[in-house]
Amino acid sequence: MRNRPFTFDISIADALLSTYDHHIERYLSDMPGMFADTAAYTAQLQQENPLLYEVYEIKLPEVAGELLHGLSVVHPGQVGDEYFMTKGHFHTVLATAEVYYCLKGEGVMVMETPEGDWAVEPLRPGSVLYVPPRWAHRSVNTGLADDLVTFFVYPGNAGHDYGTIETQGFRKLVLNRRGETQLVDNPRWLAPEERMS
Ligand code: PAN
Ligand code: ZN
Repeated sequence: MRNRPFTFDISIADALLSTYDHHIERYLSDMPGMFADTAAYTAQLQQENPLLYEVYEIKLPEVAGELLHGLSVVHPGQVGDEYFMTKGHFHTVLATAEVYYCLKGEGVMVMETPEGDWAVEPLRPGSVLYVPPRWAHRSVNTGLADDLVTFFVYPGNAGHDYGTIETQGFRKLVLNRRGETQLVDNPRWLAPEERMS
């Protein structure tokens, strides 16, 4: 594990880091139940299994005081009307924040708190997004021609909690309706007081 200072480069054009220790690839088949249109998901998966997004990380100790960082690349595409996106998660240690810096492409970050407050912020090259403690976050690529590339930094002890998001998704869906990006209420979403514990 690295415990000395280091430097690396980001190639924005290739959406690559010159150094990384961990490469995560998420394919359509890794995201059952995460897209709202389950019939479109099943039909698409019978035809193809595209790579939806990739994460390149520098491995560091997962402890408070460290800052984990890396590159997230969401490829362009849709499942039904819904743009390709990351799974999205809360940090297991809810009181941990994250910073995203957008390098390429266009998209949005969909966010919400455990209480159901929600926010959607744009991601364009040069945007810095601050995800405060307690806000779950999902990157969505709304540009159908290009990758959405972001650099992220978060505390080493944050951890990832995919639980609630995997079962019911975020409160807002980001859809492409006749070429226009729209935010739509997620019909599967339940307010915290309506959920079974
Ligand atoms: C990022 C995300 C990355 C992939 O490193 O983990 O963009 O998204 P999912 O983890 O939701 O699949 C981050 O937010 N880390 O905390
Ligand atoms: Zn995170």
